[in-house]
Amino acid sequence: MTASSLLEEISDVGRDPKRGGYSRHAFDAGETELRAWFVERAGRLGLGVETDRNGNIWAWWGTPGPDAVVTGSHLDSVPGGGAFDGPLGVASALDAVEILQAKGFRPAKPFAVAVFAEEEGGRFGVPCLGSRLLTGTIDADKARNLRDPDGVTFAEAAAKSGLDPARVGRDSERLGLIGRFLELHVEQGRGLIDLGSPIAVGNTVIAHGRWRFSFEGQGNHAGATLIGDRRDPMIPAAETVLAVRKLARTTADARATVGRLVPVPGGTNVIASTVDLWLDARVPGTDTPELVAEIAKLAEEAAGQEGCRVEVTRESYSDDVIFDDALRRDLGTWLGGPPELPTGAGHDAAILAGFVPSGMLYVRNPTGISHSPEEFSEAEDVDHGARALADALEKLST
Ligand code: HGY
Ligand code: MN
Ligand code: MN
Repeated sequence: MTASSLLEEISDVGRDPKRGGYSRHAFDAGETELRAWFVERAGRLGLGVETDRNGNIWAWWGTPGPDAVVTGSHLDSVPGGGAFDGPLGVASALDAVEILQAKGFRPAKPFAVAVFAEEEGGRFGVPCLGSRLLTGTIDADKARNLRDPDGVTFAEAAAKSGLDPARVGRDSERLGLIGRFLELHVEQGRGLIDLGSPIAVGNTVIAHGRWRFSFEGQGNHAGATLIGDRRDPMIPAAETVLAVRKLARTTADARATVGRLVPVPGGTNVIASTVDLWLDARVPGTDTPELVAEIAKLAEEAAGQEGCRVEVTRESYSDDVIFDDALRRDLGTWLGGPPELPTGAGHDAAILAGFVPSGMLYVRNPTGISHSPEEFSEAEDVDHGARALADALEKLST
């Protein structure tokens, strides 16, 4: 089946009627259904499927072994996300295997399609959780104790899905099998529209991190509490959101976002007792922590003026990544010299890049929008991308 038909096949899985788009998060109903879909589709291609101790799925074409060529991406989404971010790379990998099998190709090296768990961090808050666990770039205890918005820990959710939480963590043996990793992904900006090309080769991923700001004040009655008697955490939270924009504007090429803000208790006629907000900050190079420190300073001043306290906690951070030079150049040669693109979006390939030669292919998204229901890729470009992936994987596996 072509990648576009495979995407069509899952187009109703994990739809979010409230937000629009899709909400498919680690081990929830939608993502679990997609896992079953992937296992079934991989089985039809004769791939040997297994789930590793961290919840990542591996579909082996032939016997697992060292110097393996691995491709794949993720199936989970952001809340109310688009149809392509993640699943496009998985569907294209399945299509690429079918294309190669149909022409009688057999890989001369071990070969696998991988699906990484919780890439978006949409449930447990840490992006690329599955590939971070595989590579040991997150402490296993920290991971086990991550909590979702309902207070369920990753350990509990993993156990419920059949994993042994005591075994999550760096999997050196499995990591040692990977010779090359190549991820195809929908483009999440406008680069390919402006370049007039259906595909691009990835070159860099900018640094990015997530910080939680917890403001604490005094919950109280909205009508019976005079303004002068309030310690309302919503005020410093609001001032911090505005400070994020102001400071990001004055930092070269910075992106900083507050997309999630949770007042407790969240009543219309109630002055909040606490307000949590999450900052997603990304600056090329090493300036992200500095930008965050400036924002935190303003948050503390704003909290003080309202008689509130604020606690800032770093939840994740990844440095700039430059993909493997030789692989990037080979991809360019093999695919007829498509453009190269940097990205501000994080990916599992960027986590693996610290351990194995990794690369990315991007497929044109005519809307330039992502992490939103408007995310899109034309079927023609989707299938062009799958064929390009097949060509690259054939060269890598020869
Ligand atoms: O947030 C990101 O950059 C990616 O989509 N996880
Ligand atoms: Mn994403
Ligand atoms: Mn993604």
